[in-house]
Amino acid sequence: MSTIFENQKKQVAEYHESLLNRPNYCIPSSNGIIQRCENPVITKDHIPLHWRYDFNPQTNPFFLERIGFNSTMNAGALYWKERYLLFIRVEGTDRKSFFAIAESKNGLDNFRFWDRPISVPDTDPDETNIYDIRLTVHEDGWVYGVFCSEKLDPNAAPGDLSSALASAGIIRSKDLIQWERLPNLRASSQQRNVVLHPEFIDGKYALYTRPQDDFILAKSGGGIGWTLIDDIANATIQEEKIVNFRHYHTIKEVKNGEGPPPIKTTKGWLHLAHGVRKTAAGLRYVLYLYLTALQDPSLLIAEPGGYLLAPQKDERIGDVSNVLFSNGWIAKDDGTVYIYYASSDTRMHVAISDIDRLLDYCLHTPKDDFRSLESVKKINQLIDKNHAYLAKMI
Ligand code: M1P
Repeated sequence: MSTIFENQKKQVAEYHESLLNRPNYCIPSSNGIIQRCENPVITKDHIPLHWRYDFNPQTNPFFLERIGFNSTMNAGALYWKERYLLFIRVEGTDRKSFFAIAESKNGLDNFRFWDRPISVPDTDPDETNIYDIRLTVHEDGWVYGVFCSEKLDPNAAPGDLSSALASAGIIRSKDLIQWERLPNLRASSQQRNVVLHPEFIDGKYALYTRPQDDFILAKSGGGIGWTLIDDIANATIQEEKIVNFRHYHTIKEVKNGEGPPPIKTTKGWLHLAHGVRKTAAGLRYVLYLYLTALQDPSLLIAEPGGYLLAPQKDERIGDVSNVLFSNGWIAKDDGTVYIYYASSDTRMHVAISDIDRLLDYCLHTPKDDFRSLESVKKINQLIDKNHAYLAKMI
């Protein structure tokens, strides 16, 4: 066996194992709401070596990487058999995305990929790309995955190889090994960021939607939508209403989208979403929370002004810079919440909080009143309150 092959293999394997074993830890935050963790939880370098290298020295004498990967991002999440699972959007150097599961015992580090990527049943030869899956453990007994299914727009002008159509693909499983594919969601507009609500509403399935004018822009779509579905095996949007509106000069002026399925709490359904605004440097994606009523998950009851998480430090740089995106979180029985988010369409991170803190944040952070002078009024109200309280303490 050649020394070149052996040396290269050893070097690659040692780096890979040390990366996978690297411990992660949370960093205290001054806002008290949420703690980021020191290291990304999954990067493209975590991808198994047997997906990338041919281990036979006869056919790969230089131990070259045969299949390259570009990014690991936008992961759905699930707590399953005492393991934290991430359904990662893996993107190859060929720009094609697919889903692959990585698991960890503590949710913070040592994520290891399962032996193979998920084989999503192929139902349409024109479907070109699949991405951004949301996992819902539904009360009907199935685990659903709803994801974006993308193809070239058949009505694109000759030579236009960019115009695409987005719709929602649906798969379901009971063991996370065998996946059944259901027909894509039928809708009158393009759809991305579609999420299945975990409970029946009036005996029907309920979906959070994101109506779009075209492949990129939401424009007249209005915001995060809501629709009831009679038959999930033949899902069709009949009526759609907006649950969470966009607004001028806010973090979600250009578009927004539901993140993971909402978490049921004693005070309402807790939602994580992304909001997008335009800047001179391009679009900026941040994460925000909102709360809807327990009896009617389509009824907004609280929404703090501003964002919960925005790109910072290394998170700001990547394939599509200045982006945070989340479609997976895990709430444990003790109330701890693991928020998995991708930065700049490149890598996965985790941030930790708990239900009580997130509810307190939702219910007691001032809302956005849409004008600078209203923001100043709220600061002055807090100053007055603190002056009065501190004066009493003396
Ligand atoms: O590049 C940022 C994000 O852009 C799209 O987000 P949205 O669905 O809100 O339009 C998606 O392509 C998403 O995957 C990506 O992270």
